[in-house]
Order: sequence, then C-alpha cells, then structure tokens
Amino acid sequence: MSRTALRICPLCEATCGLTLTVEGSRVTGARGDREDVFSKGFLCPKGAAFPAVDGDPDRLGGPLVRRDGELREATWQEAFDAVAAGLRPVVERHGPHAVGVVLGNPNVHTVAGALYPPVLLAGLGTRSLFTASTLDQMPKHVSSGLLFGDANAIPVPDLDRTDHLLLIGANPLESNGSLCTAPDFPGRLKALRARGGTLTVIDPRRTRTARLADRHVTIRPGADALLLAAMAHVLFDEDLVRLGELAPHVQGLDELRAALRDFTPEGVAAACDVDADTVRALARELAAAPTAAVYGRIGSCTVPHGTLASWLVDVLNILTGNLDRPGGALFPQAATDRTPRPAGPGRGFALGRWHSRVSRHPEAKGELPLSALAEEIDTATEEGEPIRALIAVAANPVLSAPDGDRLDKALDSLEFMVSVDPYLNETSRHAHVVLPPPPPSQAPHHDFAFNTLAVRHQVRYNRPAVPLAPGRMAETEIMARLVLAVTGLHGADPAAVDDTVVAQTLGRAVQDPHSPVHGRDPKELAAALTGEDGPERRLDLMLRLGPYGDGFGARPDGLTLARLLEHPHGIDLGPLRPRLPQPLRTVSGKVELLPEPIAADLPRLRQALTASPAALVLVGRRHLRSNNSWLHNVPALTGGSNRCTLHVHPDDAARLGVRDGQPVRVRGAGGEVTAPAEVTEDVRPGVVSLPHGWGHDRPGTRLGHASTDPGVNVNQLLDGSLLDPLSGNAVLNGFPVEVVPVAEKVGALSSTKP
Ligand SMILES: Nc1nc2c(c(=O)[nH]1)N[C@H]1C(S)=C(S)[C@@H](COP(=O)(O)OP(=O)(O)OC[C@H]3O[C@@H](n4cnc5c(=O)[nH]c(N)nc54)[C@H](O)[C@@H]3O)O[C@H]1N2
Ligand SMILES: Nc1nc2c(c(=O)[nH]1)N[C@H]1C(S)=C(S)[C@@H](COP(=O)(O)OP(=O)(O)OC[C@H]3O[C@@H](n4cnc5c(=O)[nH]c(N)nc54)[C@H](O)[C@@H]3O)O[C@H]1N2
Ligand code: SF4
Ligand SMILES: [Mo]
Repeated sequence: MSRTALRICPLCEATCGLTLTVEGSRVTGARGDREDVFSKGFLCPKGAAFPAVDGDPDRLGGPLVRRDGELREATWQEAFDAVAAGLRPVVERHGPHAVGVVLGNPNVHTVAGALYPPVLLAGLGTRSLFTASTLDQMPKHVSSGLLFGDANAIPVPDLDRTDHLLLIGANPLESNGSLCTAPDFPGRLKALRARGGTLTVIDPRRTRTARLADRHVTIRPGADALLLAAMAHVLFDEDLVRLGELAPHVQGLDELRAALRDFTPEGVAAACDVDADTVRALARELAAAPTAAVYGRIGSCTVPHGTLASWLVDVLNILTGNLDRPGGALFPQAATDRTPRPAGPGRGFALGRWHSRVSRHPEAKGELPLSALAEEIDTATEEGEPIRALIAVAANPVLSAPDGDRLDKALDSLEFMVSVDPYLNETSRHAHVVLPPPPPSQAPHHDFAFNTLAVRHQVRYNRPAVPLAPGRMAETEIMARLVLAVTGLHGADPAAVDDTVVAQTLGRAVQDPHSPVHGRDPKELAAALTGEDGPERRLDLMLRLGPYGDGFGARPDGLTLARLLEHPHGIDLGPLRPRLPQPLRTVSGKVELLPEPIAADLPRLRQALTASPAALVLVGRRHLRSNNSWLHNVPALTGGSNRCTLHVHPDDAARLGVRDGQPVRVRGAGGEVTAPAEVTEDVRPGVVSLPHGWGHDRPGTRLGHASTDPGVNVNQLLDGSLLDPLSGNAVLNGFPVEVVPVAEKVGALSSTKP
C-alpha cells in the first residue's frame, strides 16, 4: 500500500515542496508539489533523488561511541553518557572557550539547526564558534550590519518584478540560488527575459546562467569590488545618482562620493580585465532601468575584498534608488521574525568584540573564521586555552574548509569530539561519539532561515512524512539532550529545554510595550500554545508573536501553528513590500553609506588597482546534482558531468602542455592535488576551476559509493591564511595556483599530498 506525503526539500535554498510516495516506512518516489504555494510543482534532479538520499544504506542507523580506539554501535543512553562525561570535565577544567562549536550548512535546512544551536551556545557560553558562514556569506552579514545595523537584514532581489538583474558571482542554474530563496530560479530568470527585462552576469566562467544573459562580463576573479566601485564612481560622475524615496533614510552620500573618487573605469580596467567602456555601460544600464537589482553571491563573497564587494552591491542598489522598492532589492519579512519594532535608532553593529587566540582574527557576528579552527586547536599561546573539545553539528570542515590535512591532525588531538551527523565521513570519523539524526523523511520541516531570504512571503510547515523508525531519535531531541549534557543537566527531561526557551521568550514579550502580548500572563500564554512536542510549540510561539501572527488573540485572524497545519501546501503572504526605515538598527537610525570599518578597508582595495595579477588562479564551481561535501554517496547524483575535473582554458592548456583528460598536478600554498584536466572554453584564460566537497579517500569513513570515485579536496590547496579581513571569510576563489601536467601511466600519483 502506498500513500503520499508532503515534504519541503532540504537539499538547497530553493525550498521546493515535494510530494513523496511512501510505501510502508520507505520513500519510493518524489515529484514537485503542484499545489505548493511557492514552488508550484518545480523540482530539480536533486529533489527527484530525495528517495535515494533519504534511503542511503550508508546512513548511520544509531549512535557510535569510541571504545578502545574504535567507533562502535551503542545505545542512545550510552552515547549521551559519553558526551556528558567527555564535555563537562573540559568545561569545568578549562572553561567554556575550550569547547569549540562547529555548525555546518545543513543546520540552515533543519528545524533542529534553527532552534537548538542558539540555546547550546547560550548555555555553554563559548566564544569558540565556527560556522559555514565564514566559508560563505559572512561578508554580506558584515556589510548589512554596517549599512543597516542588522547583520541579518539582507536585501533580496525582487526576481519576479525587476526589469534588470545584475548577477555577480552566482550561478543559480546550478545552485538554484542562495541568499535569494526562489524555487525555479531558472524559470524566473527566463520569465524576466520574456517580459522584456535584462540579465547581466559577471563571472569568470561561462556558466549555464551566463549563457542565459544579455551581457556576460568575464571578470578577473577577485576584482569585483573594483568593478563595482568604478560603477558607483560613474553614477556620481555622470550625475546618475537617484536616491528617490530612500533620500530621507540615507546618510553619508558626499563622503561616499569622495571615497570612491579614485576608482575610475580606466583605473580599474586592467585589474578587472574589463574595459572602461563596459564598466560605464554597466553603470548606465543599471541607472536607466525602470527598476533593477544588483545581487552578488559566492564569487563576490569568498574573495579578499568580500565585504567591500558585498557592501558595494547594496551601495549600487541604493544609489539607483532600487533598495526597498518593488522590482529592486527588498528586505523580506518572515512569519517567524520577531515582532517588528517601531523605526528608530538602534545599537548598531559591532565587529571585533573579541579575537581569535592565535592569529588575532576579529569575531564577526559572534563567530571566528572557520579557516582558523585548526590553529585554535593545535597551537598553544599565552592568550588562553586552546580548544580541547569540539561539538560539530552537520559540518564537514575537513573537506569544506581550508587545509583539511592540518584539521585532520588537529581533530585527532582533541580530548573529546562529538559529531551530530548522519554519516561517518571525513570529519565525523574523528569523533568520540557520533549522534546520527534520522533521514529527512522522518523529520519535520520549516524554513526558519530561508523565509527571511525569500522572493515572496509565504509560510509552510511539514510534519514528518514517515514516523520515527524504532531506535531513531529526532534531531531536535538529540540537540536538546546535547544542550543538557554540556550544561551539566545530563539526564534531565529534554522537554525542559523547550519549556525554558518558551518561558524566557514570553517573559520578555510581556514586558515589551510593542509586543501584542504586553502585560499579559506568560504562564497563561504558554498554556495556550499548541503543537505535539516542544519544537512545534516553539514554532507556534514564533508564528503567533511574529509579524503575521494572531498575537495570542490580539489579531484573531492571524497566523498560528493550527492555522498553518490546515494549509499543508502553505500559505501565501504576498509579494515583498517596502519596509524602510523599520528594519534599520544603526545608531543614526539611517542607512550609513560609508561606515568607518569600510572606509578603513578602502586603502587595501586601492592597492589592488596596481597589484600585478597572478598568472593562474583557481575558482570553484557547483554542479546541479551536487551539494557541498555530502551527496557524492548517492549514485543517482554522481557520474556524467558531475566530476572532479580541473577546467582549463585551451590557451592555458596549450601554454602548459596539458591535454584534455590528462592528469594534472595543481599546487597551492596549502598543498597539491592531482585531477584530470578538462579543456574547455567555459573558463576564461588565466583561470582554472575545480569543484569543492570531493576527496573521499580518507580511511575510517563509511561512504561506500563516494569512495569509489573520491575526487580530490580543492581546499587542500589553501593554507587557511587567506581571508577577507573584515569578515574572516575564507578566500576560496581567485587564489594563485600552479598547474603542471603529470606524466601519464603513473597511477601512483593519482592523489598526492605533501
Ligand atoms: N573551495 C570551496 N570550498 C567551499 C565552498 C566553495 O564554494 N568552494 N563552499 C562553501 C560553502 S558556501 C559552504 S555552505 C560549505 C558547506 O560545508 P559544510 O558546512 O561542511 O556542509 P555540507 O558539506 O553541506 O554538509 C556537512 C555535513 O552535514 C551532514 N548532514 C546532512 N544532512 C544533515 C542533517 O539533516 N542533520 C545533520 N546533523 N547533519 C546533516 C552531512 O553528512 C555532512 O557531513 O562549504 C564551503 N566550502
Ligand atoms: N547543486 C548545488 N546547489 C547548491 C550547492 C551545491 O553544492 N550544489 N551549494 C549550496 C550552497 S551552500 C551555496 S552557498 C549556494 C551557492 O550558490 P552560488 O553562489 O550561485 O553558487 P556557485 O556555483 O558557487 O557560483 C559562484 C560563481 O562565482 C563565480 N566566481 C568565482 N570567483 C569569482 C569572482 O571573483 N568574481 C565573480 N564575479 N565570480 C566569481 C564562479 O565561477 C561561480 O560560477 O549554492 C547552494 N546550492
Ligand atoms: S531546487 Fe533545491 S529545493 Fe528544489 S528540488 Fe532541487 S534541491 Fe530541492
Ligand atoms: Mo553555502
């Protein structure tokens, strides 16, 4: 007997609704849910492979605990006993900062990852927090923090209404979009062209997205901040600045004009390898479009001037009056956002409130650079304790972060490590305890994070499509028990964690004069919450206190969990709307166009005008059927063009003596790897491209299929020292490499590391 169940896909930021076919407790099929209010039936090959991802036989069936050096099957009780016994003594002896926490990407795709890490961090009180954000979008958080006073106030391009989209270092035809949640991004780009709009793509590779564009600019990697600065210069120079309705909310225009005076189109042309006329045309097109949105992603963030580039993206949106207007770039308002407060000055955004111990990197948004994790473990200083224990949740930094070999050794030296991960992989193999979450079909789903970045307001929630299998523990409970174990409450009822959060949240809300529940009794409100378990009650709480919520009766037709459950395909809440000045939290209460830390970083950008570019640099790429480091174990998602090859332009291939298919050795500051060359005009000359997430050849993992075609770890080419200084974000794109052909028939050289 088969049945169907709804489940939002957790495999990328597009959040497509899936209709699953379930036979017994097994998911046997997945198609796009045509009635989903947001995705309307779209799905990509990854979504179609949901059953295979969900049913991968290599997923761990229960916890593992290290005994006599070996990871062995154990009961949940034994596993949490081991966690408490491993972590508490480190906290007690060395203080909370000696416990590191690493949060990887899938945390933004799970209910557990949204609800429990904040509680864990508050309970533990550690400053040793490292997340995938510093391999990704931290520059955008920092630029938003500085411009708007809120690191999470990230403007999203109004894809469905804009007349002109300038897309920088993003390839949504493969990635399906990021920091811009839009199911069927490809279809939305085609619709933009069909309604007469224009698409410009800036990317050193001729990507599938670039092929769709009206104009493709093959910039030299790492030079976007220069290009964007020159575009802003042109807007000032040619009197094209039109703040429009933004004018009363913006300060620092004259200072900005002065700060960008040196960045002329002629001045940046050589460094960008983009001629001055093109720079001018890009600026004029942006200014002339009735509405336009500038949007930058991985290629604009994971570079030495990532924060400046991210800042300039919004500067261009502001100078052309496109910020906060339909068709431009707007601030979404998610259903679980906090009760909106009235506009007015805020506390602003502080950077560098503390520093990493070894290289003195400033914290950003409470995080230290993931690039510095290995040294924070393996290097003693007089400053304080090294990290001696680690909690890794949905994180595979051995492959995802720079210099995995060093991190590998560092992890091995820890007194204790726990991984919450479904796989025994390159990182979790170092753990003393592995706590596997159930497959996604057995987990509830709500997009806490991505709804704050979505191109349309909507809200959807799925209960687990399949009941929790015997012996499984929900990831929410795993995380709640982890919180108890590190805070010395091992053995207490995990529901207490949720009850505490609910009580604290309501306690604050009733004191807040702007809250719909101001002055009410928190106990009475807590008793009114519905939901089958703690996580559901917390969702109900957030929905009811949120911008569309019922305010516990204050707005009787407002949103509650019960109402959401009546709409299994979701509730549409309308298009993005102008919100300024309400989201601003700067000290001035305005958009601060030229914040001091940005101004202080501009001289470094000026130096880049005259620096001589490296002969050969490497950039990454994503494949439609990939997902960072963890989907190479699913046969349906591997093979074909999804291979770990080095793309080389024919001119470079000729110069280097490299033939198509030949193994080549790639050398970087952190080491070397050998991969087959793929000679293609899809990369510009002077640039080679190797995808990330590969290198599944380390012993002690349980990734049967992935290890048959392991590929190489591109991040081994990095030594962790290249960062964007303001955000601590790793430089993963545009770094110098050397490439030499390997004499063929030397099989032993297939993967070499120094
Ligand atoms: N060179 C280079 N390196 C990069 C990038 C690049 O472009 N180039 N991209 C960077 C970016 S943007 C990111 S976000 C990072 C991502 O890197 P990571 O943060 O390491 O994330 P993933 O590789 O997606 O998955 C991490 C782990 O999550 C586990 N996992 C999967 N589902 C679940 C779940 O439901 N619960 C739990 N607890 N665990 C789960 C997987 O088994 C895997 O071990 O990589 C970065 N690294
Ligand atoms: N299929 C698939 N989808 C994914 C993922 C995946 O691994 N596979 N990962 C998910 C994650 S974690 C994220 S963060 C998103 C990322 O989403 P995107 O940012 O859209 O993904 P990328 O494919 O990395 O696109 C980055 C582009 O930047 C270009 N680039 C590199 N350096 C530069 C530069 O200096 N300047 C400019 N202008 N361009 C440059 C690269 O050539 C590449 O085409 O994708 C998500 N979706
Ligand atoms: S686009 Fe993303 S969310 Fe949609 S089906 Fe594909 S992987 Fe899943
Ligand atoms: Mo990412």
